[in-house]
Amino acid sequence: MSIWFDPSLLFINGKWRACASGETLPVINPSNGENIARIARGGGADVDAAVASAEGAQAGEWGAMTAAERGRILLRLSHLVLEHGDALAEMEATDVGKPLTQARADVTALARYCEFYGGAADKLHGATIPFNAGYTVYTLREPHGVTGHIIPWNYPMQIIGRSIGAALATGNSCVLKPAEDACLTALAFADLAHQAGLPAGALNVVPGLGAEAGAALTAHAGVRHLSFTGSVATGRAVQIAAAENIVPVTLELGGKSPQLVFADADLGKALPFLVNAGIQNAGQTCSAGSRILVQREIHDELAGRLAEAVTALTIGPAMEDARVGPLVSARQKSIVDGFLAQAGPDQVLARASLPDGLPEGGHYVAPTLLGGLAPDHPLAQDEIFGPVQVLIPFDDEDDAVRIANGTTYGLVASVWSADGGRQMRLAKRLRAGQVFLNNYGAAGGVELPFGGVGHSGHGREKGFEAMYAFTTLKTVAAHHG
Ligand code: TXE
Repeated sequence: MSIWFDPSLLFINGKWRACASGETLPVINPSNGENIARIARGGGADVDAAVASAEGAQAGEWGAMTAAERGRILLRLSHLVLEHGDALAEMEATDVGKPLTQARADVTALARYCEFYGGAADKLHGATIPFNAGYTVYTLREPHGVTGHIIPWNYPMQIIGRSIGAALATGNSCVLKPAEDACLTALAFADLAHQAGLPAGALNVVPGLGAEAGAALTAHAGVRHLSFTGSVATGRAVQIAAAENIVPVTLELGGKSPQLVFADADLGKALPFLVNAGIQNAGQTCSAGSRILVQREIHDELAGRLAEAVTALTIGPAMEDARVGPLVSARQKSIVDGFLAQAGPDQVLARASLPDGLPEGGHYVAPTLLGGLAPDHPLAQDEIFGPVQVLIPFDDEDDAVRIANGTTYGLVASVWSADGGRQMRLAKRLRAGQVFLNNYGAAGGVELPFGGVGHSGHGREKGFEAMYAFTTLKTVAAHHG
């Protein structure tokens, strides 16, 4: 793996520097448990410096740039991301434990976000509003100012793309706190952004622990918008902190997303999607399709076909590019193992086997299909965040909707059916931010607004919607007689 910068440093005001405490945290390769580098343990003083630098950027060159100039920088950044694609993919695979193919897909997504938001930067505009005689009224879309971004470890590059991409396109200056378990590509991205011509202070990166750097960022009075992706518990803490400073917050908090399979579905087409939605990134995906709801008359047939597919999955170190890699950390593995311990032997419908010779220090969990659980069982309700799916039968559309909507979450849902009327009915009735009809995930679609309802969070990222979220609307009313 080639890291062309010093990962133990912070990126503030266009420069690398050590954190105030001088302390560092280990970077562990989850495929084998080896310590491969150190990252800075940023804290309150570093967040203060990063916010001050971001405020400086607003008052300086960055704040004065036209939208077209901001867009050009993002387009250059998109090219640089692709040029460094091999290094970024290896970094992400080694840091997160995700199979190389997935890490490469994440590189492509990051480049695509920069391209999308680079192209969109100068296409966001306000409106003129017909009003009383003697007035001209129009609206301006303005950046919030300094935006705080707290991201998780599961898809660092993709989440940086959707969050930082939209925030920069609209003229904000960003302070990014990556997850302590996966910081490398965030630091690489800052370096590439600088190479692309991003003025100093427009993007600052402060690695560190959630309770330290993360909490300091959410509490900082200079931060005018917060976006957070992670757990419900931390999301709640972020929203409370945002309330103290009365700032808007976007929360994306994961889910327990259902895939509904009706008896008239094309199972051959559905099967790879049904499985992949559960095991992609070893199930550590906010939009994982972790509940498969199946119409009772085809339950046994689908259970058999899923079992065959799950037991055939290959598992291995990220750089060997098996279908399923390790979980990100020993902590995440113990969370997932804890869930699996709640399943009785007759509730395990299928389990892949871990191959001999896996590195001992790796955090591997065999993909597992569970069944025979009531829809309100914790294994069918809670986000497991590992390669574990639950198969649940339903009788008819009403039953399917009741079970699908019967969790606290509502991020995404899919419907597999040949009946067009049913597809339309269910698209309306399912409680989710995205509904997929006869597909899952729409290939990631950076253009497609994304976010949840209920405990999955609120606010929308991706696509043009994010541009609205990262701006505030000013109404100008001129009275000229
Ligand atoms: O999440 P946290 P964790 C879910 C998933 C997983 C569980 C725990 O179910 O099993 O969360 O993962 C920062 N103030 N998701 O513990 O704590 C932290 O440093 C400010 C779903 O890793 O939410 C990291 O950068 N920030 C999810 C980020 O929050 C704080 C992706 C996420 O960490 C903080 C990840 C604080 N007090 C986990 N405490 C998804 N939606 O995809 C922590 N952080």
